[in-house]
Amino acid sequence: MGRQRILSGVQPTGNLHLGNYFGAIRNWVEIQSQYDNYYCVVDLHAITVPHNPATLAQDTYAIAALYLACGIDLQYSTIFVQSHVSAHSELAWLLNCITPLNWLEDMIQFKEKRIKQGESVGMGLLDYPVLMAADILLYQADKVPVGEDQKQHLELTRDIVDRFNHQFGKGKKVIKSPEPMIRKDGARVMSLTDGTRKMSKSDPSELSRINILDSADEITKKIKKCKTDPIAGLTFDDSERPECHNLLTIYMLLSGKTKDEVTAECGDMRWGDFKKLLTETAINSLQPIQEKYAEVIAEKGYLDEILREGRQKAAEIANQTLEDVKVAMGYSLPM
Ligand code: AQP
Repeated sequence: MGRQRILSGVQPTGNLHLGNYFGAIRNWVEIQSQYDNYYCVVDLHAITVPHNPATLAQDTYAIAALYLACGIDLQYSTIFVQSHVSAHSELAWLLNCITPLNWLEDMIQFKEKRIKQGESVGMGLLDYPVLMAADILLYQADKVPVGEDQKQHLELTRDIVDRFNHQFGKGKKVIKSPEPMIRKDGARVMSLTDGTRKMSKSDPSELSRINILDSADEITKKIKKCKTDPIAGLTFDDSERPECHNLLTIYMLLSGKTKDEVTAECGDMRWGDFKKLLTETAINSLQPIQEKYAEVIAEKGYLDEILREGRQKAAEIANQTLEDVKVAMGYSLPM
């Protein structure tokens, strides 16, 4: 039996931050040798909120380069851009037509983001989870490594699979039900300015997140200004101290230490000393990724070649699934 397949992606809506790294990409890197992996830059998702056409292509490149810089290895993984494989949009349309509207209206991400956008909220935002289902199902992915915030969208994907196979499969599973892969540690990295909100690229405050490409000065400034509390001693898992839990978790993830080791090391520290330690650790652990990124992004031809090959490999699988879906739905294929 061949390796199980993995599909995941990140939106080119800004710089990757520690939430994206610990919630998704670091896990991709750790497991990649055991699977057949497809990692895309989901640029069609990036336009579900207002976007800047002048930076979309450049941001897409930057995310692809960061995948490589973080350790995605082409020996095990294929990297491609979502919009380069037109089957994503086409399958999304077909799935749209079998997905009940009320399933989408129930999605937490839609409910939260529509408030921010008011009257100008677009259809694309409502449809985001169907496009995400299409991304995953085109590759007949077995597993999808994501952060906690995507759990509900994956459940919806599984519901769409059941509905599709039931309506059109004639007893066969035309599309495969994927399983979420959500690691406990790092599944939900919180904002530096509010420990009850997730760290996010779309947060208007730069101070809310540490980006993988932040300079030492930026990291120092952000940690200096991050929200803490007036209580003495540092502890994990105190629901009254979300910032304390989040900052200790970030330190644990960056340093590679265990929870017990971090508790023993930092439990009695004052905020000032802990912030110094966290700053140093963040700068040192991001430096190798930043150096590799500078190398990759300087060689545009190399990245172009990787994305071209990725597109070919991805399209081959995606087009086959699309054909199977269309046949199951009763379409005739072009001769
Ligand atoms: N804070 C987070 N903690 C853990 N995992 C996270 N992910 C995102 N934020 C966190 C995971 O990263 C992958 C890519 O998600 P994304 O491109 O949607 O990232 P984002 O930062 O959430 O981007 P945006 O544009 O700012 O979107 P919203 O506004 O939705 O937050 C996914 O696997 C995600 O789970």
